[in-house]
Amino acid sequence: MALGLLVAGAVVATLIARHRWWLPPLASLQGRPVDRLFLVTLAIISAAFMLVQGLLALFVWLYRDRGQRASYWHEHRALELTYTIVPAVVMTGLTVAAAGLWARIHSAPPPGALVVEVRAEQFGWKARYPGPDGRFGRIDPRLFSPRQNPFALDPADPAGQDDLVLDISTSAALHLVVNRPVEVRLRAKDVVHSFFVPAFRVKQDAVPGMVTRTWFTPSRTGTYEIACAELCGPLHYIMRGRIVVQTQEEFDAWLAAQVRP
Ligand SMILES: [Cu+2]
Repeated sequence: MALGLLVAGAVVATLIARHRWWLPPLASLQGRPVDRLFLVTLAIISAAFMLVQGLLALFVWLYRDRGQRASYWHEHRALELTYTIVPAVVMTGLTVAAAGLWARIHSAPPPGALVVEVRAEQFGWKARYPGPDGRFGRIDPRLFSPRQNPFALDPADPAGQDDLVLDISTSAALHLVVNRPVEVRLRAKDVVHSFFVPAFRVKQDAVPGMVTRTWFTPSRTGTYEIACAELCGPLHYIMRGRIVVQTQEEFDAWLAAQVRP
């Protein structure tokens, strides 16, 4: 009882603090089928939950002890087939729908997508743009230095000379273009993190020693929050970043201003 009240209180306090009781407003094209599948799944499991719990309550009341002899019956083929086949068909349908959506989310990004790198570390995010040459410079972890070389770029690689590195947790933001697909290549410096943008319905792990990828298309201009969705240490809860979605002209002007003369 006390635990239930505590949980209910925490839920209500969170809703009041966020001024919102449902999902954040959608801001990506890929988020629409994600939301649809989420709502269909929620509706089905809610109906199943209410049916099962309702029947349980009904039977407890119908067959309560009134001094009668307990009755018993064994096997009911039609009933057993129904409660086996119906859930199996529903679960298969959900699995097929989810697998199709998963395949679409993890497909190759369309040509012409903006490509950015995002690096997670305890407890913040950095972003890298390839610069005017359109190519990312080589990375060598041994060259890492927290202030001088936070992305561990190899200065011997000419492709990296014009790379633009930004701290998107504090001073800057990850700038993206509205209605233009973006491929995010994820790296992690220390432990496993997860790149989570609730407004885009995007979540992808960042794993040390490998590059993971995800792509999506922002559909609304505005400022959005990146949250780390993998418990990564004592300050995990402050691990945030900022995304600014703007028009192509605004983005070009911003990028031109970042590139040092
Ligand atoms: Cu993290």
